Amino acid sequence: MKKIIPENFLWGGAVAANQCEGAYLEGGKGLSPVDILPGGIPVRKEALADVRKTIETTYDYYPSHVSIDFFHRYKEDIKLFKEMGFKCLRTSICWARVFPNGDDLEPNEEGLKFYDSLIDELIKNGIEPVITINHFDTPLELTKKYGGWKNRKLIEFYTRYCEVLFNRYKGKVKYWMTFNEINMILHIPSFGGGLVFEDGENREQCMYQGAHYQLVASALATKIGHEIDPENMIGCMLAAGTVYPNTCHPNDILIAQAANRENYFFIDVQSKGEYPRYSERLFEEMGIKLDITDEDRKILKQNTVDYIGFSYYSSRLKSADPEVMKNIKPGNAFKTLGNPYLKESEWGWTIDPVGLRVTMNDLYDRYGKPLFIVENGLGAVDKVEADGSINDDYRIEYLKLHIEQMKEGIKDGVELIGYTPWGCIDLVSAGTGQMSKRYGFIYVDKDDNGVGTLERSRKKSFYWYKDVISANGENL
Ligand code: P53
Repeated sequence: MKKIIPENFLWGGAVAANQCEGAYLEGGKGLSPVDILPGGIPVRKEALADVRKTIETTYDYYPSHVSIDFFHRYKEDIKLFKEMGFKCLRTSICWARVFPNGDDLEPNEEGLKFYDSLIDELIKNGIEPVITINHFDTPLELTKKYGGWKNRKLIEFYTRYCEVLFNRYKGKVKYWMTFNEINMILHIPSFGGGLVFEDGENREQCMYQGAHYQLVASALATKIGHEIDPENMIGCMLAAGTVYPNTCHPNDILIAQAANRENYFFIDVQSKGEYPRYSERLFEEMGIKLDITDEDRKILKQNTVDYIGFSYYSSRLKSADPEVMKNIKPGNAFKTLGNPYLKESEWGWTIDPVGLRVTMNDLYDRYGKPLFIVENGLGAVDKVEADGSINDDYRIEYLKLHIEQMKEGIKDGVELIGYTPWGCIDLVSAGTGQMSKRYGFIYVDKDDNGVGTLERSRKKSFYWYKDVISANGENL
């Protein structure tokens, strides 16, 4: 029988500096947005919503300061990734380790040394590094001094940072992503764009202006990356998940289409190199006037991405009926109705494996470029048994169903580079700051108050995923 998944498929896992490294002031690092955030619901959400206030506030506990201490324990962790048979690891570089203030003229050598060792350690273990250049990690100083990405100056600071990375890791890192979940700037603007709003400012204007500067910065990074090493594969990254209409009422179809466009907008620019025609009407209706130059347009046109990276946790559901929309679910960054045909996670996230296949086909139909599933997974509470074992059958079930649908997507004709489930080792949740919202194959002993030995142990899913990789996805 013909094998479905190609031999060179990049099986692995994904983490991000801001959620795993800790060591928040070590080696000359400056502050990242995450370093001033508390843990817990709803405090975290409030802190994310009003960063100016958060900067002035002192909290009892900051989950990112130690996090899972990946900064000191990466060698031990990489050994475990290797044991599972990882072909790649997706992680990010913390911008403020390399440029502590963001606008420094010279990089911080000590910060770079850490990434030299991390990347070398991965390569030594036969694990391909997949690097996100900015994962919710625009240096906090750039928010304080410039208001974040609504300022054009950030393009220059970001490209300076990119140039350092592309030169330094030439021949070592091939797969890059310029911005994690670039559409997140519309949903959590403080995280996605380091944005602060002045009173009375048009928020949509700020967010889309910030998005525009990020899109230009991303295209310039792609240009620089290709010039430094033509072998580089530079991708974008979308928080994906197709939006379904609540009913077959044409108005529901239309509103779901508009919601999908709100996400695709970013990738339309990054992959096709120009603003989609529908954006003109959108901007006009929102009273948005973009600062966009002919030079910007040229840069966007000439430097499109090599592949489309995306995260997929769930599909979404929207209605045109305001009455129905009153039932919108709280909690998630992406507002959605509950889908009566689907179950939810303990955190209320819809579980929709078939939606992964739908999303893959939508993205491939639209862009025709290789896709890379760089996040997927189930955030769940794990129980450590008296003998130390962790029987996370629910996680195995979630991943199994999604990998099955991923294979269907490949059979449908989608070119897929790899699959890196999120939080392959437990880490701090971006949305809630909790440790108890666990995604990992590897358990980390630490609770929501920061108490724990930080010791690592293998969950049942660890052995399961190891077998999945060794059979190249043939047996799930
Ligand atoms: P947490 C919301 C919705 C979809 C993706 O999220 C999201 C978020 C942010 O909460 O972000 C991605 O940790 C992101 C990761 C994040 C992961 O999803 O809130 O790229 O940084 O940890 C899961 O459960």
